Amino acid sequence: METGEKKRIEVERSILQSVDATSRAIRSLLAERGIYALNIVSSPGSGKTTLIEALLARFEGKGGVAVIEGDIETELDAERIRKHGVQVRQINTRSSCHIQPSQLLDALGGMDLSETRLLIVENVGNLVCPAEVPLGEDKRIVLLSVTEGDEKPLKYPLIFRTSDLLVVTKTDLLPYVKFDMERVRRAARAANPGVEIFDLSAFTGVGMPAFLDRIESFGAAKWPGLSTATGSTGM
Ligand SMILES: Nc1nc2c(ncn2[C@@H]2O[C@H](COP(=O)(O)OP(=O)(O)OP(=O)(O)O)[C@@H](O)[C@H]2O)c(=O)[nH]1
Ligand SMILES: [Mg+2]
Repeated sequence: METGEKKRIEVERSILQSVDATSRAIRSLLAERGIYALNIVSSPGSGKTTLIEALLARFEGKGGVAVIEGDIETELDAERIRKHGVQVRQINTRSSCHIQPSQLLDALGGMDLSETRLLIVENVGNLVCPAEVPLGEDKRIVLLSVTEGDEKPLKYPLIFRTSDLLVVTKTDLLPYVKFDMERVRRAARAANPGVEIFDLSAFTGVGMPAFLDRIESFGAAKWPGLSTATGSTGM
């Protein structure tokens, strides 16, 4: 092997090791504080921020939720979230197509997490890069909107393989597009047999309660204060 090639591989390996180490540091920090973390990934515009807004509406008035927004540029998503009265930080990744663990660790360092029980991270809109970079999350949730095409789990298997939940969004648009839900379910389960699949519309609310209930049940042991007494009462 050429010396240059060897050096490049060594540099890449040490970068990967430092990414892993930082992800582990985030995971321990969250575990120490009893914070449950979600990493929400998808193509641009699949409905990540809209879904987070529905989650915030479910937990409104109960405190304990903090949000990290990742975008290449702008504070636009953080401004949307801020209106819900929760703690939010915007990470602008500039040249990076995903949130770097070091960027997340820095953002968490600038937040008051003493009351936080649920941390929601919206990753940069991209169906490739975020798949490769764990952020110390408890659950990764991938969104696929019905306008993107039902072949996406076949074309981009890694992000479906590494996600715990698949949420098919914008189902109100199903009458206007060609989208075979069964094909998506089959392909997603082929990539990841354990994946939990939800389909919903944030606009009509159809399917939303089942998803919100599931999220609430994940962290119930860690954040009983957030749990709604009534369970599936809508968004
Ligand atoms: N028809 C329909 N449109 C939706 C739904 N959810 C979100 N949208 C629309 O989809 C567009 C993108 O929604 P966002 O929530 O901003 O998507 P995002 O994934 O956060 O986008 P990026 O952060 O840019 O990657 C907006 O115009 C939303 O109003 C839905 O359930 N049905
Ligand atoms: Mg967004």
